[in-house]
Amino acid sequence: LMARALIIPGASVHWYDKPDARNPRVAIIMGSDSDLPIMKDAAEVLKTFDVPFEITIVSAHRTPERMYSYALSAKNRGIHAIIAGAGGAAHLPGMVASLTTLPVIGVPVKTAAMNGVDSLLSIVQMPKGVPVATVAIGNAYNAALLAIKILAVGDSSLCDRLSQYQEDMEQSVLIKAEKLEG
Ligand code: RP5
Repeated sequence: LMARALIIPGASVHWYDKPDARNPRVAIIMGSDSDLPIMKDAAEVLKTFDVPFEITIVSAHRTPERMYSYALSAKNRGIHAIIAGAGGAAHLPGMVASLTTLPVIGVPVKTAAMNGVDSLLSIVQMPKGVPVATVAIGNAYNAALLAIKILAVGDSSLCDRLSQYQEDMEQSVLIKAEKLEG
């Protein structure tokens, strides 16, 4: 079990409610427990690649002081990349990016009102000097892969696993193409 911390009262959690003895290398944060159905995809990918992570709620608007202390302490706690998901007026990824030198990957969460376009624009339209790597609406899966790619720059065994992943993906498409061609 990979997760080290989970503070989501009332959320339906299973494997990631157990602490991991190892130090987390990636942080997954989200503005609300309502983001968990999207953000758990990132947790699953990190788990598959055996990357220790922590996952919790940090809200830019409802818990601004927690966001501040979380972002300021993340690097010293050994985190290498932060995946931040939020919906609507999705200020969490950008605000966290403004407070840390760590790379921040933003996940726009789909909303009822605007299908997540509001989230996407809130996250992607950062001012010059404060980058957030933004993935597609709801694509927490890719956010985790990107975090793994960042870690893999300095981790050859993780790099090997990524190469294998990419080869497997290629093979699965080629097999489908062969079947289609008859
Ligand atoms: C944002 O507001 C959260 O990231 C969430 O996507 C959205 C709605 O939050 P809830 O009202 O469902 O808690 O802060």
